[in-house]
Amino acid sequence: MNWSLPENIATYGGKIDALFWVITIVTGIAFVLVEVGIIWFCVKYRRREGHRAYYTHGSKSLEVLWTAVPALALVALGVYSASVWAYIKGRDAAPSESLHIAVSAKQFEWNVTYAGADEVLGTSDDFSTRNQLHFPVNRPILVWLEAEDVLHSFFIPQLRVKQDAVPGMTIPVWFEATKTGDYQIGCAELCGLGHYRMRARVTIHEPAAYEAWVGEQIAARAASGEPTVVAASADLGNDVGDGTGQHAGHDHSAGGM
Ligand SMILES: [Cu+2]
Repeated sequence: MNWSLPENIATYGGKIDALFWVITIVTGIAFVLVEVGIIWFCVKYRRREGHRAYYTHGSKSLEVLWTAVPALALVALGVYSASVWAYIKGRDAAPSESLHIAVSAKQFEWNVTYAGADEVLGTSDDFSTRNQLHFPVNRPILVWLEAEDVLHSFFIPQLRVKQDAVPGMTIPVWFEATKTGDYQIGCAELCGLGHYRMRARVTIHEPAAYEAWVGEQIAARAASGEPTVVAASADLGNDVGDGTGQHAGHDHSAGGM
């Protein structure tokens, strides 16, 4: 069994892992000190023949010390984690060159909508896949996360991404992968009987391979006559939405945290 953290392929994964280890070590030291103190006192002040119990109020200076030290540690951790939070989760934290992808969770699958060749969501060349998330390596990805029914949680451990999907909200989540490969989205929120099988394949491509994959998807849909076809957008012009796109109603430019 592997007890360490999963492989990190996120650009900001080091910041999260460092925070994780600092908190683990600080709370670990406090845990050991407290437990050793309890055991030591249990042994030292146990009931013995010839020893009488007596009343003591304690020590004011010790109480000030063991209140002030944890309070300072907490404030320090709060200040440290706030900067990491602002970088990853803050308003408008996602880099402006991000590739936008819409992800909608429902019992018990992940529907992913891609912006197509124009890279604008809500236009007629958008297309969707079920339980497959494809994106290029070394480029920030901005996922607009929604839930259609109940709470779900979008979890890709190797990308250090875990975000609740909440019905009625569109939540931005950004990340950037440093490595190509196949990974998995798991749902990390108990969402019903099928929760255990709510998984999706994550494929991280080289940029050219991603472009090729998008091309294949658009061509396949054009050939099969599905509603989101490239021919329709070619007629309308890429930047003109016809309002039929699944996510046409959302303002994907505002950082709606
Ligand atoms: Cu779920």
